Amino acid sequence: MSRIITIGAAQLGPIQKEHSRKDVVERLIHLLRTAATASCDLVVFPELALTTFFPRWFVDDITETDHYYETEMPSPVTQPLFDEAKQLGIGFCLGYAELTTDGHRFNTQILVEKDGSVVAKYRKVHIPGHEHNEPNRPFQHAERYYFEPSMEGFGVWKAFDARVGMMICNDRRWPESYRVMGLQGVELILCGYNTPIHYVPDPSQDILQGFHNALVMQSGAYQNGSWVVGVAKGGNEEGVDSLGQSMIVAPSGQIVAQALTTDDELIVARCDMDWCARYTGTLFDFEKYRRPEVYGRITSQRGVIKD
Ligand code: CDT
Repeated sequence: MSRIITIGAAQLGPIQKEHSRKDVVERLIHLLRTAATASCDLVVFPELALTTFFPRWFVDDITETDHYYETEMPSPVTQPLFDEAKQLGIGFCLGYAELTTDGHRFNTQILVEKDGSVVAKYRKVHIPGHEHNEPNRPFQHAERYYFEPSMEGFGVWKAFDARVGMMICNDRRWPESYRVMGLQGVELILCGYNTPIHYVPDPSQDILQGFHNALVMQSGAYQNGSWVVGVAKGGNEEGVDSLGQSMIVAPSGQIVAQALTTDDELIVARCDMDWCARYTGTLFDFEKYRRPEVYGRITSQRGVIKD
């Protein structure tokens, strides 16, 4: 048996401050059309795919950045993306900054089916960086100022004849993200990211960014018997270099496609959802082998406690 989803990981190059939403949506539509020629069923775009990565700047009045957030989805400016995808019969996953009607700000990703219906919305759980201005940094990573963490956690939805979950950027570094979805039978995890190469708190990690990116997604895929699609917004954005290396990882943990540039680039793989059972039905048969009775600390404790 096989359940093939042809998936396109639509990496984006930088989006500069002066680039309009309209320009960006045109780039997304171009990638969608390229995906159509490769017979894709689903195209995955990065985290905050409609704007520059604005948490790199701090402002005293957060409302000055309201224009970076979406208050509706689709909106008049993003509607052409939805229309094109529906016409091409391709589903998509899109990351954006969300401002709710009651004033909450989330780092959000939605999943849209081939018929244009929004099947799921995920809001980022692990918010990295800092909440206050740190003027001595070469650039800010003030996500904790601009976004509140989701209390909804990691869902898994039936879509594309598969069990699909989502996570966003820093979530991919935490094994709990994958496992919570693994325990819901996830077969396909979609993850957009913006990862600056320079990690200000410990620059010795800069050279390892690509290694760590692959390490976490390959292990998350393997340990949960799931496909993982990680999609970057890479390149030099407003003077800050970000990692590309978008990839599609099989349930074996093997990388089956990887981006070569840090620009707009589509990579494609035919992903068989039935491969997941080779792992979840054998070595990672959770029902048979997991020991939740000795894992209590995982949910009862946040930081390290040393006796
Ligand atoms: N967007 C995002 O979550 N980026 C973080 C950067 C490191 S924390 C400053 C990441 O985990 O890739």
